[in-house]
Amino acid sequence: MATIYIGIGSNLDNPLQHVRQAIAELGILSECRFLTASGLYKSRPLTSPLAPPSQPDYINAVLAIETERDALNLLDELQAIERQHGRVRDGERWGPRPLDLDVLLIDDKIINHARLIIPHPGLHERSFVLYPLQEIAPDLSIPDHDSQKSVSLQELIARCDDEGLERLHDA
Ligand code: A4P
Ligand code: MG
Repeated sequence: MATIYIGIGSNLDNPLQHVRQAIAELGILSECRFLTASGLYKSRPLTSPLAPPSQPDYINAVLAIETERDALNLLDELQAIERQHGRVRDGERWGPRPLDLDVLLIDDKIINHARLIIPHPGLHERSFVLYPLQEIAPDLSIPDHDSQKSVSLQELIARCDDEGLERLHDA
């Protein structure tokens, strides 16, 4: 049985509603047991040469499930849920989207597959992932692709500016 952490993000078409609904949908995935979900956070969009110059703030959250399902098969289902939320992949990376579901961690596995990189790239320095993870799994350790060693979530947070991240009141 693997513990899988999933990152949820939205910055289009009523993001709060998309994220709340996604948490409900991920909570009842077949052959998966829901463990816990973080609160909802408002975050500023990451800037990158890849990203459009301006886009709305995001709502982010993370969630944990337990499952024996194959990771690629789970990714297929997450992408189907993104499509049901109106997401159209037009090839633009980091563009605004009604729903983005990222597989963040699968136990302490490191995976480098064409369709699935675990831990999710960028996780180590993204406040909108690290702070919600701290809320639900403060003792987590996270493998590093380069060193192949694990680093504690606490250490990553100590190095990470909160970038104006705002935890929203529980709904
Ligand atoms: N893929 C590889 N590994 C994974 C994984 N661990 N989880 C592949 C999910 N997918 C994974 O993703 C492109 C391809 O990545 C998929 O086909 C899948 O096979 P995508 O969702 O189509 O494209 P994307 O999300 O635009 O690109 P990317 O590089 O995944 O971006 P990220 O890392 O998801 O970042 N700012 C704030 N404040 N909050 C956010 O949530 N999100 C992004 C997107 C940028 N800025 C943000 C936020
Ligand atoms: Mg993504």
